[in-house]
Amino acid sequence: MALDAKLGDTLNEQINRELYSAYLYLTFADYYEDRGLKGFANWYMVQVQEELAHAKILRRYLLDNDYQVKMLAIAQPDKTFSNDLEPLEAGLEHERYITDSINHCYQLASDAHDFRTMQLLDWFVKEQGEEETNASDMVKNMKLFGGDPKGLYDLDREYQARVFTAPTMPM
Ligand code: OFO
Repeated sequence: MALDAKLGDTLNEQINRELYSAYLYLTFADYYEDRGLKGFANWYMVQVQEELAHAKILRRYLLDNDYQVKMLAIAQPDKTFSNDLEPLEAGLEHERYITDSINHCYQLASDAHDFRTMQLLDWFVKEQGEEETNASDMVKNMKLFGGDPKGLYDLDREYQARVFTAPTMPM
């Protein structure tokens, strides 16, 4: 079954959103690197790899379904931060936005009775649940412990341990 044109274009735009996510999280990593919080910077550098992986999964899917992928311009993140909590809150807000856009893709796939694409997007729906939980936990942890130098140090150590594990292709 050929991919519905609107669905294809929307998935193509989703590639761009995933690449923008990577770009946004690079700016977060830069902020924390500058602050001397290398664990937080590491956490976001791992997140950059995750976002690139999400973009690559969607690209592969579109190519495999004979859709001509277009690499769209990536917007410049306009984030400037005045404290260590702000990037974390911006991250949570951003992941909620990405969840909405994945849900929109799912709706289009469902409307088109495209069960193959729905199966792909099942993986992304689950992944977004994890993304939001991670982002929300980071906000909570910072609010609970970040005000104390030792608490902040411990959080930084914890985030230093994060390593990237490539997601297995859901298809
Ligand atoms: Fe791709 O999950 Fe975050 O944005």
